Amino acid sequence: VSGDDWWRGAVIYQVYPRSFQDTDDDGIGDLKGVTRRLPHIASLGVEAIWLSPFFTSPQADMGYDVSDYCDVDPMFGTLADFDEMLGEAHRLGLKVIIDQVISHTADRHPWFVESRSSRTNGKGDWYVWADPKPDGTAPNNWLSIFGGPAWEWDGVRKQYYMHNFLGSQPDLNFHNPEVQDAVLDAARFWLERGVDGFRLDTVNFYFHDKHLRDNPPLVPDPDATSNDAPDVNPYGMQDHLHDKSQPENIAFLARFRALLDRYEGRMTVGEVGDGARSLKTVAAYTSGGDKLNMCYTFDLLGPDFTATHIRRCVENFQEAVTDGWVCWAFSNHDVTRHVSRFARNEAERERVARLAITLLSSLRGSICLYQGEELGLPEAELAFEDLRDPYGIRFWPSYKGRDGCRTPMVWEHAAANAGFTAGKPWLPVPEDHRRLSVDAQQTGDTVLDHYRATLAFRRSQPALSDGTMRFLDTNSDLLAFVREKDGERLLFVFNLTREPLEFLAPSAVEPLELPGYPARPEAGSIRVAGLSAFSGKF
Ligand code: TEU
Repeated sequence: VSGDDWWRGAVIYQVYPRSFQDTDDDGIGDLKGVTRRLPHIASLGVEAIWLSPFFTSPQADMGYDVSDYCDVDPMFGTLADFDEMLGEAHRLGLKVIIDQVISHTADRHPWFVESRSSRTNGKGDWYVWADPKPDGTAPNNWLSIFGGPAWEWDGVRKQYYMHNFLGSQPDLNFHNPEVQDAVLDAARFWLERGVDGFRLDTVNFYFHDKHLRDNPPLVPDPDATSNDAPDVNPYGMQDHLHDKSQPENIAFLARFRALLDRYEGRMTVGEVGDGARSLKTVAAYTSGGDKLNMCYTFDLLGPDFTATHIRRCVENFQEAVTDGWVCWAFSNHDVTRHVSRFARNEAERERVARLAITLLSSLRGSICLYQGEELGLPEAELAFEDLRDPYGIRFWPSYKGRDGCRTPMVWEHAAANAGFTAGKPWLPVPEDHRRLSVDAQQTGDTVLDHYRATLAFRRSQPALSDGTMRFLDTNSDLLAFVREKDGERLLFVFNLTREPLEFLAPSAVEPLELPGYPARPEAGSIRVAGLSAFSGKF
């Protein structure tokens, strides 16, 4: 896989700039910090980095509320710092993907300031404004993902505006072609600067039902594999049928792709969370080669780390999406770190961290790693006073929010704040993360070393990045599959349970040097220990 198709099967490393590396002692990471730490990322052997938002923002949702799409927030640096980071990344052979958060803006974005100033201004229709019902209540029953109604009253316009997330994240009205042009202009700005691609935040939230029809109640689908946000909305659960994933989005995504195709080797990965419909939405967005290159779903972001779940996710995906492409991930800045989700106790954490990356890198698709997972970091335990995530603050303690996966990277175990900052970090550096610092894992048989070896193995086997994937029935809790390309067949058997299980090899298996899990050339019944893997060629 090369050239324009570099993203197919690529390994992408997500950087959360606030928590990566601070260089100006304000306790918040910055772009100069990213540049400084690029060699670490390159040393992992990944193809690309995805940078979470660093744009001008009031930071109500940690930068996912943008007030200027074409500038860097002073907290993160300057456009010159961005250019320097991009140049350095390219010099190291890393592609750079940036987040575009265009479904909504910050309420302080000049577009919204103008839009809310009157009903008749030039941007009056740029957001989703609606009159109240005759009794003064919200136009319909739509709920915000972050809790409460999706409508906020505006005393000047005497109308409600819609927000899928925070009240300070008003939704843009994509039915208005001027809005589409404006967000495409922002994307063009970054394409001209040389970015290699975009992660499109909440890509299925761009359009809403023009008739503002009520959402129906949620009927849970037992076969759904998606792990959407925990539904802690005290206003109830509903099926987001009319406030997202509208058919009009397809044409807009084609416009986005047409812009991208004017440049060489650029890509988009869309973030799709659509409950039981997620895979259908992904199919609609990635098929045909004229919309998104790939989509990121929430299927593997939940607590389920079993053979049945992993197989069902991959098979559901393969059934739904014939010519599209997926990007898998176990962790990101929105969910509990996977070591803490999957391990039953502290003693298991390291084995889980190792097995999870081996499994992730043998799946068909591209993969996203989240900063710190290469160290096996567990979720941080924070006190309520430490929280900064409005989502967590709102629902504590039934839901503790997303700060536990956003604590600073740990670089030097003996340094103040583990080398993240010389100031006061915006979230504390957990004491138990220190011993897992990058410097402490640089030599020896560590999780970090296992990540490097595993990613090198993935690169060395063409069948892994884009070969076919087919499951074998095992009559047990083993997860067994074959990856195949150009006549080369690789067998993988994962035991995600805690007990040894027997695998009956279909034919003689030749050794394959899967890092951390040496192959045994055997035929017949093969014993696979709990939380370990077996592989071979056959
Ligand atoms: O997340 C989209 C999303 O659906 C989230 O609500 C997610 O389900 C939630 O964080 C719980 O896990 C994106 C960003 O990744 C997130 O950080 C932003 O807060 C959100 O969009 C709004 O921009």
